[in-house]
Amino acid sequence: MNVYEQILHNRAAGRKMIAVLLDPDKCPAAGIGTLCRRVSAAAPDFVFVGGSGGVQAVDGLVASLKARLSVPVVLFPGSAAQFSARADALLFLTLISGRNPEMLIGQQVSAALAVRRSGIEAIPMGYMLVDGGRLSSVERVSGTRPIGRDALDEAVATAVAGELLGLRLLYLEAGSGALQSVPAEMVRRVRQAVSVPLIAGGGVRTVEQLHSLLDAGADLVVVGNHFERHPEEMAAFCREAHGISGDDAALHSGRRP
Ligand code: 1GP
Repeated sequence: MNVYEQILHNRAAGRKMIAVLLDPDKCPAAGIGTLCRRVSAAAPDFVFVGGSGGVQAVDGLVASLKARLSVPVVLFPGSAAQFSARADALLFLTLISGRNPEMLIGQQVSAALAVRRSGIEAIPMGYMLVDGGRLSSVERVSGTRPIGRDALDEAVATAVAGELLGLRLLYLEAGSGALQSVPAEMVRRVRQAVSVPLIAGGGVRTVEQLHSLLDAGADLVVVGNHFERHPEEMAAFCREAHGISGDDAALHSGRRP
């Protein structure tokens, strides 16, 4: 099963998912063994790799992870330069909440031929930046405005447009280190409007936030910063995510997962 098939399979089985996000700039080679032992013990569904580092840092980290982990390693790139053919899959994302052509299609054109040549599984993903309570690095680097926390109709319309365009995943992003994670009500409304798998991330620091996002209809939640500060909590978060029944979540959201 490839990564997208695993996501669909888990979703069909009512199994919620969690991904650990690793920033190549914050993963020194000396600590990689300890990090991988912790990840293996916690057993998240995926490890996402992405950040502001260059291609060399990404490729080196992916190689180290692939040598030590059985969990799939998925690229979540900040730019076309962040590519490694050694990863299991690439989130081929387009920033559909923004109006910057470079982030909508420019970076994708730059990366396209290398991605195709590598043969890596590329999953087309609509990336939606949502106000997380402070200026995020995505907002700064992309030069785009986030969707307001109360702008539920805009979020729904953006998600539906992404699905109509053929994107196969949607990611609601509050920004790395956000003060507030994506509002659960926004996740719920988007979940009701689209059928593609839904990812939420940014600013998740507690199991209650994790639970709330999954319960609202997210299929997968991504946690990065919190595990850098509290790696010992990785296992508890993974247990929490995997303990949530998709059917229970569907009852709350009024829609089957
Ligand atoms: C950022 O959504 C991810 O792209 C994760 O954010 O680092 O705040 O968990 P955090």
